[in-house]
Amino acid sequence: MLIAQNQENISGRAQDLAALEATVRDAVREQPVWDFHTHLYPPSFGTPFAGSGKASDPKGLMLWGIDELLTYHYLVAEVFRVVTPQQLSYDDFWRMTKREQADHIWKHLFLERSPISEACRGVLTTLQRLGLDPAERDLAGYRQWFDEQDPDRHIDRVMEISGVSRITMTNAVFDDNERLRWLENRHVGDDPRFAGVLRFDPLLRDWPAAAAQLVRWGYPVNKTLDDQTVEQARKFIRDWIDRVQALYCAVSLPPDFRYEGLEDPRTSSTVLRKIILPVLAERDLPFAMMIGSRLRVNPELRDGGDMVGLADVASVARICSDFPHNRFFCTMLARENQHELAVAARKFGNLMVFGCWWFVNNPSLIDEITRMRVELLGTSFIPQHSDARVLDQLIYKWDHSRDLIANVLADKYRDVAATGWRPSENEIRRDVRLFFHENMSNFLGTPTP
Ligand code: HDL
Ligand code: ZN
Repeated sequence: MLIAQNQENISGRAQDLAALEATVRDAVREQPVWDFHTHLYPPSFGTPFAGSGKASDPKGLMLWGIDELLTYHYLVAEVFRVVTPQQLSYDDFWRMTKREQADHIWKHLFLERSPISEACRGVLTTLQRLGLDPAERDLAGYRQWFDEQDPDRHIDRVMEISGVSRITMTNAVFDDNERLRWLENRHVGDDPRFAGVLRFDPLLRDWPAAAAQLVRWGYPVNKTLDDQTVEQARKFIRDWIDRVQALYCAVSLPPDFRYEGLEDPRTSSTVLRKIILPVLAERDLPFAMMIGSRLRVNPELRDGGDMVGLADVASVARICSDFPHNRFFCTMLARENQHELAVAARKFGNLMVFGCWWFVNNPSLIDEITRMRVELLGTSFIPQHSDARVLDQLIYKWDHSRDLIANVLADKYRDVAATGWRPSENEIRRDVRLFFHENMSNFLGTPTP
């Protein structure tokens, strides 16, 4: 009798745990996500591939379709490992058309070797979720399908499939192609599906060059950070926050970025203290620091030529401590920085950790980092952003990450349930909403749209 009762209890508990896991997976799969960081644009910024015979713009910023997917800079870097520069020079590759580059990558990374890297697999997940069958390996057929699509309607389709409710752009004001589009048409960003972010890396990475640009753009600044320079640079940031209607401002910083305190004489620390953070505090906007990218270690690979390096979390902690009236998003590129960064977030409520960025946006590291963050931060972080550069990448980047985040949460809710505290479906969905939307909107201080 007792054995039968125990067996019944065990099977009952197993069924309940299975039901709990299913609830978690449904909640994660169904929750719309506000994508915190992408390099995506609406059609108003032009597109080099207009499909169905529409006017294309070779320097357009809206990238989408199979040839852009295949020539993603992650895959360019990977294909040069297989067909080395000694076999195909960088110049010969870059002289190819986009389609020829895509053919080259398809041949060497998909057909002649199995597409098992995360960036390769992502192309296949995307095709599959768009209803195109990867088993057919029919690049010509995929191209024909994309040719028949309308870019604007394709955005709606991709957002629907990927469960992305809003796309946050990266509006790089020091990029001439983008800046001129804003100056020519102040409504260029008026697409409700997209939110603006002001990105100004050179202000902190290369002040002298940035200052020279500001002078050319009508902001009379000097290389020395005198009062006039500070005022004019602040005006520049205010003008562009307004033009872009920025939700936050952002920079990527090199691994050797350091901030040693309010007396730190470094130019980057002085620009931060005197120019950037006062404007953001005045406008009540957060500042996103993405730290650890050493740019163009191999310039021949162009966007694919950047490298990762170990950053300094203590500098981030000092910034959060010295500027308590500012709010900071932060992500780091090195796997080795993730634990210390999560611990720093435990010390500062004005620090919101986000995403598994770029070289740690891989299943094994997303799992490791997300598990560690839940254990240290509970529900108080933003687990992921897509960093998509090609519209269709939203599909695979969110598909893969949702599965991985669900794996972690299923384990964590099971561990809690084992204590007798059984989270309800509403509580689980509430938590997932925080992870995918409300941690961002609350930290931004904007009402959930
Ligand atoms: O600086 C950044 O925002 C990075 O995400 C770079 O754009 C990088 O090239 C990238 O696309 N990573 O995914
Ligand atoms: Zn990015």
